[in-house]
Amino acid sequence: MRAAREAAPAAARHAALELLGRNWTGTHTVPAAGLYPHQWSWDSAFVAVGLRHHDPVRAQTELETLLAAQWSDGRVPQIVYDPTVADEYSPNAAFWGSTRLAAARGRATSLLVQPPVHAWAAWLVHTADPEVSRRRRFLERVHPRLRAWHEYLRRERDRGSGLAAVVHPWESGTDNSPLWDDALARLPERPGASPPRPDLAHADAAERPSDREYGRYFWLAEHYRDRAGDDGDPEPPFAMEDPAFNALWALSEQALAATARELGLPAEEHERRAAEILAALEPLFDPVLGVYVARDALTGELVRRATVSGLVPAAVPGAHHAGAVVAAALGPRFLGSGAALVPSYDATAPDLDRALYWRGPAWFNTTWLVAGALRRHGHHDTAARLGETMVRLAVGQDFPEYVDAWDGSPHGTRGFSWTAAVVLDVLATPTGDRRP
Ligand code: 2M8
Repeated sequence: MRAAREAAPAAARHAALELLGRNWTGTHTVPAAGLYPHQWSWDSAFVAVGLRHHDPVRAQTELETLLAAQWSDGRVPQIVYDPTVADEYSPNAAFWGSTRLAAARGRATSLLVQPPVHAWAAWLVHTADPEVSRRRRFLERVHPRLRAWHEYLRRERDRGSGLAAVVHPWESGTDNSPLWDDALARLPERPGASPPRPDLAHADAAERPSDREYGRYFWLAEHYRDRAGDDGDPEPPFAMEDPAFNALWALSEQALAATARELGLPAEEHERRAAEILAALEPLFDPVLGVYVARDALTGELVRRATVSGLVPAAVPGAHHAGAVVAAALGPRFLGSGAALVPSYDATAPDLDRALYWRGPAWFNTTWLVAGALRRHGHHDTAARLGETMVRLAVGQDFPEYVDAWDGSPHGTRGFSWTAAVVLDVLATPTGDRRP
């Protein structure tokens, strides 16, 4: 019986490592062969967090490869294109044309960014094996780059509120979230033929953003590209403050403080900045929904919709309304709806779609972040149940990109790297303590 119980985690671990091995290129891990054949920014951070338990050097390399593509202005790009991979993803490297831009230092990348989880991931990778980390001077090498990344956000993306704004839904990581609907609706229709959709060869069209949405994504991407990714536009067409993006930034500032202490450098500046970001998030808390919501940085309006993004601040030590957010996570909009994993969107919303991209289904990385918040606030049983459910739904279904939050059926692509990485972390850290 004991052996049988132990065999399951071992088999799960083996399957997750095997998948991450297949998606490893020698320098980085692709999110999924086929649909996402290049390096993605926050995917790599989650991969590193899972991988650190088994191969800390590869976990370090994952982050170092990404940071090697950092621009001279400090931005860490959303996508680093692999020149050996044919044009299987749209927009491709030629669309962005970054190699013509001095700031991109000759690298083929997207001009956009993704949530700043990297300093946090680097710290977690360090703590998994401090000896090997110190021997390789891992933190010494990544620390200046991580600082420059946060500096970029502060300098270029803070429109005066103390929070960083995303200039494209792709930057939030929750591309198709209902939080962006109103701001996207203000954009002009993109003239001409609809953009190429190679993604539809790898995932069901009913589960991906529509052609209309893709038209808007492309219009916005072209607009930013045509300004060479310059953030100085006083009237950008889209600038949204996302609670998860900013909460993860605060968490990463806390991790930079821990990193600075480890390196014998002053840490107060990072502690102060983390506290400032958390304070700046406060006006985004919606007491009726019990979650943080997004704010349109152009109009100042709050988008009063409950999404998983609005639960993520509860994962950050010191978040002001963590208790209320945890209650909301357990309430009827999320887990209290009978969901097995944390839905990406309010279960009571009339426009919930259980299969559509970031409009209802559950992702493993966000469920894992919320599970950490629940555990931090004493809900150990629920957090443990989420962990067990994630392992079962991931391993039994070839590591899906996302699942129906209620019946667990798989959606999107399969063989998805961060799903496997989350499984590794759940299996390795039953206490789930990932504080910086
Ligand atoms: C999804 O986003 C990409 C664009 O970045 C896409 O839809 O094509 C999102 O789930 C995002 O969070 C993720 O990083 C990316 C790669 O896994 O896929």
